[in-house]
Formats: sequence, structure tokens, C-alpha cells
Amino acid sequence: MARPRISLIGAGNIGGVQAQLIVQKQLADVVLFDVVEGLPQGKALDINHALDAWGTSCTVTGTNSYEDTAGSDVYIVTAGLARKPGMSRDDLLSTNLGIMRQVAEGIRKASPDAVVIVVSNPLDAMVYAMKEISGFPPQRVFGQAGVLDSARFKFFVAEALGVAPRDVVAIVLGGHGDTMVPLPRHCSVNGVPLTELMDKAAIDAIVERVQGAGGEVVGLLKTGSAFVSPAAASVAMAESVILDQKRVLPCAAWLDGEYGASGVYMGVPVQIGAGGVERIFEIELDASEKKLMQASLAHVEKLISGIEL
Ligand code: TXD
Repeated sequence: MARPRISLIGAGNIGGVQAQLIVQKQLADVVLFDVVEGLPQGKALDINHALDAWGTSCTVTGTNSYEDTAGSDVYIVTAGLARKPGMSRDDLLSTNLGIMRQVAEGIRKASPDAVVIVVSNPLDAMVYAMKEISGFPPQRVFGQAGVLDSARFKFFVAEALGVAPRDVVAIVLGGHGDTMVPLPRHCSVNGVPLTELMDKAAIDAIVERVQGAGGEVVGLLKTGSAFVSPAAASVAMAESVILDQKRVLPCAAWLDGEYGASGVYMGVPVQIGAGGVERIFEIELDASEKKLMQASLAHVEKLISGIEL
């Protein structure tokens, strides 16, 4: 029985870590694609030279040709420019939209039945463009944002309370940007409500830091954006598809009336399995949470309205 195949479109900072994580988990064989000659081939060779140390038989193939990705079960797309200090995610729109057009065409021709996870920014617009250009059903095209933003939320709470990040339950909804919506009311430390463990000022400070965490990393690195944590988040999503794990994770999913939104992608809790997005969960939001989600929706709708496909 052939091993599953995950193709990574983009062999940059995130793509290289994704390839490493996938083979270390023995999740699938990896095809690493980039437009830069030699980059995917070099990273593939380097990672393959570590397979012995990791005790895995999954391999990485580097390529500049979509034909080599044919028959992939899952694609993870990081192709595009990353932010530099002073740039917003939205500043990447026009450049990365052009790249998304190429990528969507390549994927559609090579693997018409694949599930596609988009990571490139501005995320909500890029995943929308991927769905529109590829023509794939929206269930098979979704984006990585909330898993990373929620992981940031979990870490900051764990750090403040001195507990394990794995025991913090936290969720961030909405667009992947300054209007993202962390939900402290739904956060707990394995069932112990956050509001019983921290005062409002401390919680508000964490919420603000979560919303700015991407920019905080960009400001510190100065040469690019976060790459290990987005790689870990997107590989976790791909794992739920490949192993049909039915995980419930916050992802940028196609909305058709849910949360009062239609015809857009936005971060909501979804069940992820072999079919991609298999179910969308609606949360009863209070008035302030609804207001934040509506503001986030307005930002995403404005971003998407700027897309000329
Ligand atoms: O969680 C999230 N969604 C975000 C995503 C978290 C952090 C970074 N976010 C975005 O991911 C970031 O703003 C970028 O848009 C993407 C990729 O970030 P990365 O740090 O991996 O960028 P790199 O290192 O520049 O890698 C991008 C690669 C690079 O090797 C280019 O040669 C390649 O993309 N590239 C292409 N690949 C395929 N096809 C085309 N046309 C193409 N153009 C560039």
C-alpha cells in the first residue's frame, strides 16, 4: 500500500520545516516544490540525510515541476512573500494573489482530488483565491490561521500560570490579522475557567499580545515572519486529513450563512477529516464577541472585495 503523499508548494522558511515535521511524524512522503531552481532539491536532500537519525522511511523529493506533485492527497501552500518589519499582512495581497493564481492552476492540473491547506498571507484572501481559481469544492480548500493564533493564546496563558500549554484550551476566531477574535470566555485550563485564574486586566493584556504576536516575531527577526509555529500548525491540520482524525480546530473555512457570513473564508471551529472541512461548529457568542466577529468579517470582506480574479 503506497504511503500518502503531501506536496508542499513553497520551499521557504515554513516549507522546509513542514517537510521535516511530516517525515519525522512518518505521516507521508513529501514533494517539496518551489520556483527557485535548486532550493527544494537542496532542502530535500538535506532532510533525507537526516532520515536515518529520525528512524523514518518517509522521504522528501524536491522539484520545480508540478507534474512531480501529481496524485497528492494534500497540498500545503506557503508560496508567496513574507512580511518585513513595518508591513501588514494585507500589504502582500497583490503580489501573493498573482502567485496564488499560478499555484491553483498547477494543483488543479496535477491533483484534481486533493485537499488544499493555504498558509500564504493575507490568509483569508489567499484561501478565497485558491478556492475560486482551483474550482475545488470549498470543503477541500481551507486556511491555516486560527490553529497558530490559538497556540499563541495557549502559550501566553500557560506562561502566565506556569502550566503546560497542552492543558490550556483556547480558541481564536475571525480573520488572520489585527481583527482576529480571541475568546477568553471560552478559555480554560483543562476545565478550570481562565476567568477564575486571572483578573480581567491580565486576560486583556494576553488577548492584545496574541493579536500582535505575529508582528512581534517579525519585529524581532527583522528578516521575515514566524515559520516554525506556522509549520507545526499547518502540519497538524494536514495530519487530521491524512489520518482522518476528525480533530476540531479553528481554521479559515468557507462560510455559507454560519456566523452571519456568506461567500467568505474566516476562522471558525471546524471538524477536519479525510474530506477536509467536514463540519462547522457555531458558538453562541455574547454581544461583545459578536461585535468583534462582525468587525473581523467586515475586514475580511473588504480584503476579498479587492481581489480581481
Ligand atoms: O499562519 C499563517 N497563515 C502565516 C503565514 C504565518 C506566517 C507566515 N505566513 C505567510 O506564509 C507569509 O506571509 C508568506 O506569505 C508565506 C510563506 O512564508 P515563509 O516565511 O515560508 O516565506 P519564504 O521563506 O519567503 O518562502 C516562500 C517561498 C519562497 O521559497 C519562494 O521562492 C516561493 O515561496 N515562491 C513560490 N513557490 C511556488 N510558486 C510560486 N509562484 C512562488 N513564488 C514564490
